Amino acid sequence: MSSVACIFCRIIKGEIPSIKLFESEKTLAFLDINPLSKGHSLIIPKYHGKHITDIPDDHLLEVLSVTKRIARAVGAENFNVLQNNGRIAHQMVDHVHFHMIPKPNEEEGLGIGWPMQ
Ligand code: IU
Repeated sequence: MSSVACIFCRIIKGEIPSIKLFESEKTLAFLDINPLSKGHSLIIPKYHGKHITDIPDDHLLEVLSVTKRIARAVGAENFNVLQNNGRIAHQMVDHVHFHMIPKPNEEEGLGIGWPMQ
């Protein structure tokens, strides 16, 4: 199930370029176009759904497993995993995505501060 109008479905199809970190039948991980810190990644089910409650468990479980692997792969020791549902909860793209946001230490440079300072 995909949506022609959905920007992340278009990234999945390769119609919009992205820097891919991982791809399988069910899951895609790529770098966020507007990173909050170095390595800020998005991990998404290929199944199109707006909210986490729309996604079948098998797709969701793989997304979580890939999120873990992406955190390891980018060498993030301190990081936030964030997933927004709905405008009031700051969801801007209506295709479920997990943010994996490394939180650099002070020697590596400051994180930008969101979601937690
Ligand atoms: P949100 O959880 O829906 O607020 O986050 C959407 C994220 O998608 C945000 O961090 C954007 O920078 C990111 N993004 C992207 O990586 N590529 C795109 O083409 C678009 C948004 I549109």
